[in-house]
Amino acid sequence: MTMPAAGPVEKHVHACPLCEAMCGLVIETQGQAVTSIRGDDDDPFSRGHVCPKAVALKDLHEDPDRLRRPMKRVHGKWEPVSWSEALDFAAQGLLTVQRMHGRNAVATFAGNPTVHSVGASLFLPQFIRALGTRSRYSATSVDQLPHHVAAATMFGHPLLIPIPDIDRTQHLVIIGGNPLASNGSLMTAPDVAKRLKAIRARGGKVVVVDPRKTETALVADEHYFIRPGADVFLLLAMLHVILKEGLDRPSRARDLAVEYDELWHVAKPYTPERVAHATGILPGSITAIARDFANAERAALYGRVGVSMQEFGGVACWLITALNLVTGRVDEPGGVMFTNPAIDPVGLKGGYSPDHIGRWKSRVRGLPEFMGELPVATLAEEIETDGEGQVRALVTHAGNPVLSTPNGGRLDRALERLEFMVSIDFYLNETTRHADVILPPVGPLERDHYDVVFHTLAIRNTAKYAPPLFDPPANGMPDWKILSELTERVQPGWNWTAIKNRMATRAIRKMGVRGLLDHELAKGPYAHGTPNGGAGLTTASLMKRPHGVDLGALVPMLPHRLRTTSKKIHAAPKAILADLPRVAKGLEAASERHEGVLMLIGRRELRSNNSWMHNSERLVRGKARCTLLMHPDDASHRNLADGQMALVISRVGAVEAPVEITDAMMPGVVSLPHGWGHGRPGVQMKTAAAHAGVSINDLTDDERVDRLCGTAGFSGTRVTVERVG
Ligand SMILES: Nc1nc2c(c(=O)[nH]1)N[C@H]1C(S)=C(S)[C@@H](COP(=O)(O)OP(=O)(O)OC[C@H]3O[C@@H](n4cnc5c(=O)[nH]c(N)nc54)[C@H](O)[C@@H]3O)O[C@H]1N2
Ligand SMILES: Nc1nc2c(c(=O)[nH]1)N[C@H]1C(S)=C(S)[C@@H](COP(=O)(O)OP(=O)(O)OC[C@H]3O[C@@H](n4cnc5c(=O)[nH]c(N)nc54)[C@H](O)[C@@H]3O)O[C@H]1N2
Ligand code: SF4
Ligand SMILES: [Mo]
Repeated sequence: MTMPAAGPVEKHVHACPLCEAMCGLVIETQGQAVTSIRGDDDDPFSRGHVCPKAVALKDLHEDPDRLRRPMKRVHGKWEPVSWSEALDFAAQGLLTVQRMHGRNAVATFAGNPTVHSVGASLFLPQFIRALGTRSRYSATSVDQLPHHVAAATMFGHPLLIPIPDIDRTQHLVIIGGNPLASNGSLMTAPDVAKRLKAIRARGGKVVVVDPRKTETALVADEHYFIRPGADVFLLLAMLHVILKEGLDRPSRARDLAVEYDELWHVAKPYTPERVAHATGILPGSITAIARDFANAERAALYGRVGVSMQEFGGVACWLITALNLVTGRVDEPGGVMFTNPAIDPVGLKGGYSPDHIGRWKSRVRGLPEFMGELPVATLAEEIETDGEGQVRALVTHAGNPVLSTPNGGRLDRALERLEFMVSIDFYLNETTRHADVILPPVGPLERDHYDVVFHTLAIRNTAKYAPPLFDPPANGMPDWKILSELTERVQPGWNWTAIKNRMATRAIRKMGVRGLLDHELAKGPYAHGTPNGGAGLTTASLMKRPHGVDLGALVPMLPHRLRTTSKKIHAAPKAILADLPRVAKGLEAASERHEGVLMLIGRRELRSNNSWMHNSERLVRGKARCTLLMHPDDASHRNLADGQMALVISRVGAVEAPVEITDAMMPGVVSLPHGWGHGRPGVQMKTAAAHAGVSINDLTDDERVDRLCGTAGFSGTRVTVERVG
C-alpha cells in the first residue's frame, strides 16, 4: 500500500526499534507517507549510525500484507472483524479453556519484539499475571536465559548483567558473538564497528573465538576456531591458567565476593592440554588467550548467543563473569560494568539467592522454571501430552516460535491440536496461521518509543523518548491498549481480589504509556537532574531533547547495586556448581568424533532480523541468504560444488539448501541462518514467500537443552549432509 505523498514535508526525530543498538533516526514524512529515513547525526549515542534495516521501516509501515484489522478464522477462512468482537472472542476462548481445564491450560509465548516495544514491555506482564498461568514461555529460553541465570545467582537479579565497557577497554575477548552482523547484544552499542576499530587504534586488542571466521573476526587482531558447544571447556582452562599462574588480582568486586576459593577446585582438573581436543584449540593458544586477557591493563570478556544457546550455556555464562571477576574487571572502567538507567527494571527488590532456579518444574520433562517461566523447548510436548495441566490454548505475542524454537516442525504440528489460540501480531505467518484470532497492533512508527530494556544493557547511560510519529489510524490499536483490553476481560469474577485487580488495571490503563513512563522516571536516579546539570527527566523534558540525553559513561555501582540476599557477590553459586558433574561427562563426549557427522550452527546477517523482516523487498533482494556454509574439505568429501543443493538431515528433520563453500567455516562445522522457511501454506507474506528459504529449526533438536536452565542447545546440532539427487 504505497502511501500518497501529499502535503508539507515534516521532519521527525525517532529511534529504530528493530535491534538492541537503539539508533537515532531522522524520518521525513508527507501526509501518511514516509519519504526518507536517515541516521540522526545529533543523537549523542548513535552519532548518525544506521544499518540497512532502518530504511525498511518504511516498507513495514506501508506493507500491504501487514494486518491492520483483527482477523478471525471462520471455517478455515480469515475474516476481518471489529475490535470489540475480536477482543471478546479472544478473552472468552481463553476463559472457557481455563474454566474447563484449569489456569495452566492456557500458555503464553512472548517473542523478541516484545522488549522492543515500550507499550508491550509495560503491559504484557499484567496480562500474563491476570491469566494466572504457570505455562509461561518466551524467546528468553532460546536466547539469553543462561546470562540471566549467571547474573541472578551471582549478583541477585537476572538483569544485573555486566556490560563490556568497550569504549574504554584495551582488550576485548568476544566469544560467540558477531556484533558486526547483530549490532551488539547485551551490549547496546550503536556503531559497534567504529568502537571496535577505536580499541585497536588506541593500541588495544580484539580477540574473537567462533567456529566461523565472522565479519567481526575479520576486523579483530586474533581469531580462534572453536568446536561448537566446547566454550565451557575453554573457559575452565582459562580459569585454570589464571589461577594456577597467580594472574588473578585484587579488586573492589573481589572484596565483595564469597566462595572465591571454590573457583580453583572447579578449574583445577581442566588443563589446557586436557581440553584441547574437545575445543579444537591448541594448549599453547588457550594459555596465551588466558594470559593476554589477565595481563592487559583494562580488559573485558564478553560472550553472547554462541555461548548461551548450547548445552552448557549456564556454566559458560557464569565462567565468563567469574573470569572477569578474578582478573579484577567487574565494576571497573574498561572492564564489565553495570548501568544506572533512568528507568530501572532492576528496582529495589531482587533477592535472588545462589540456588534460585527451578522453583517448579515442567510437567512432562521436568525442566526448571526460571524468572517465572518455563523453557520453550518443552512447549510442543506440553501440548501433545495428555493429562492434568496439559496446554490446550496459547497466546503468542510478537513471536514466531514455529521458526524460532528447536524442532519447530514438531511445534508447528502441535499447534494444530490446540483448542484455542490467540496471536497478537501484525503478520499472518508460520505461527499465527494456527490462531483462531489475530489481534494486530499498529506499527512501530505509530506508537511511543522508549527503550526500557536496552538502556539497562547499554555501554553508556542514556535516555530517549519519542512520541508516535504518526497518529494511529482510526481503526488501529497500539499493543498496550490491546493488552489492557484483554487484561480486563480475562479477570473474571466479583470476589475482592478480582475487583482489586480490575481497578488496578484500569488505573494503569488510564495512565497510558506516557503516564507510566513518567511514573517510572520519577522513581529513577535522574528525576531531579542529570549529571551534566540538565533538567530532571520526564517525558516532557525528554521531548525537549528529542535526540536523546547522554547521562555519561558507566560508573562503579557496587556494592549498592547488588541484590543478593547476602549483599555479596557469589563467585561460585550453588545452582551452577551442581551442574559441573554433567560438564565433566560432557568433556568426554565432546572429545569423540563421529565419521561423516557435521556440527550445525546458526548465523545472523545485517539485512535480516530473526524471522520477520523478510517481507521487505529491499532487504531480501540480491544473492540468496539462506545458504549452508561449508568448509571446502567437507564439501569435496561429499562431492558438493558451490551453489549445489544439499540435503541436511538431523535426528528430527531434513531440509534442502544451496551450499556456499568458504574457508571461513571451521572444518566439520556447517552454518544456516535462522528465521527462514516461509514456504509453509497459509502464510500471507508475499515477498517473504518468494524468498522462502528453509528453517534451521526444522533440524535443531528440542531434546538437546542445557539441563541447568532448559535453554535450547542449538549450537552443534549433529547433522549429515549429502548431495541432492
Ligand atoms: N542483523 C541482525 N541483527 C540482530 C538479529 C538478527 O536476527 N539480525 N537478532 C538480534 C537478536 S534477537 C540477538 S539475541 C542478537 C544476537 O547477537 P549475537 O550473539 O552477536 O548474534 P550472532 O550474530 O548470531 O553471533 C553469534 C556467534 O556465535 C557463533 N557461534 C555459534 N555457536 C557457537 C559456539 O558453540 N561457540 C562459540 N564460541 N561461538 C558460536 C556464531 O558463529 C556467531 O558468529 O542479535 C540481534 N541483532
Ligand atoms: N536456530 C536458531 N534459532 C533461533 C536463534 C538462533 O540464533 N538460532 N535465535 C533465537 C533468538 S536470539 C531469538 S530472540 C528468537 C526470535 O524469535 P521470536 O521471538 O519468535 O521472534 P521473531 O522471529 O523475531 O518474530 C517476531 C514476531 O513478532 C511480530 N512483531 C514484530 N513487531 C511487533 C510488535 O511491535 N508487536 C507485536 N505484537 N508483534 C510484533 C512479527 O510479525 C513476528 O511474527 O529466535 C531464536 N531462534
Ligand atoms: S543497527 Fe540497524 S536495526 Fe539496529 S537499531 Fe540501528 S538501524 Fe535499527
Ligand atoms: Mo535474541
